[in-house]
Amino acid sequence: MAEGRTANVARKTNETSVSVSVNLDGTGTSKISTGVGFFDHMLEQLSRHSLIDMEIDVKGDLHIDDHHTVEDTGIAIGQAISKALGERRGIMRYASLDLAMDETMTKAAIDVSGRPFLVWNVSFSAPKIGSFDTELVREFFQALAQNAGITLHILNHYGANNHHIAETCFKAVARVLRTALEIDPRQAGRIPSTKGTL
Ligand SMILES: [Mn+2]
Repeated sequence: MAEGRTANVARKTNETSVSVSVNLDGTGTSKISTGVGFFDHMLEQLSRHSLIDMEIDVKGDLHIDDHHTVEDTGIAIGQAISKALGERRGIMRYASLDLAMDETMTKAAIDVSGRPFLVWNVSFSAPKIGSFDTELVREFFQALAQNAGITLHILNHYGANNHHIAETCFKAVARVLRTALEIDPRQAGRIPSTKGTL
């Protein structure tokens, strides 16, 4: 089962051309090129700490701004995760974690439920991190949650540095993905729901 949890997604619109491949049972190696330096840095964290191998190549309309590139990458990663999960048999399904980084503390909680929902309780004290719009962090997780079919809650308890606040969101989500997508040895091939479907 483990070696089968891989997927590729190619998505092309007038705004972006995105190609994503994932291996849920990887080692956290990635090859990422979105044209947006800060976003690449965040996606490398997402791969490294989820242990999901990711190859991501995006050509977006960056002459407008980073919005379409970030959102469409989130859509494609979400679709790839959902596709790789298939019927979601045997997964741990739930996880939550408080992740510290220097002065910042951020919680992520996940239910790999098949029901897309994002609760976003994070605010930034500046509109930009370098040239990156801080509001795009939410856009990314909204696209990811919708397309992966996950319920995702992200709560920043406190923090001063906006780079740290963004980075803890990605790292915390990475760690809950790692736990929740893992195969639960006690329920092997069963779907973890009394409904029998996720
Ligand atoms: Mn950093």
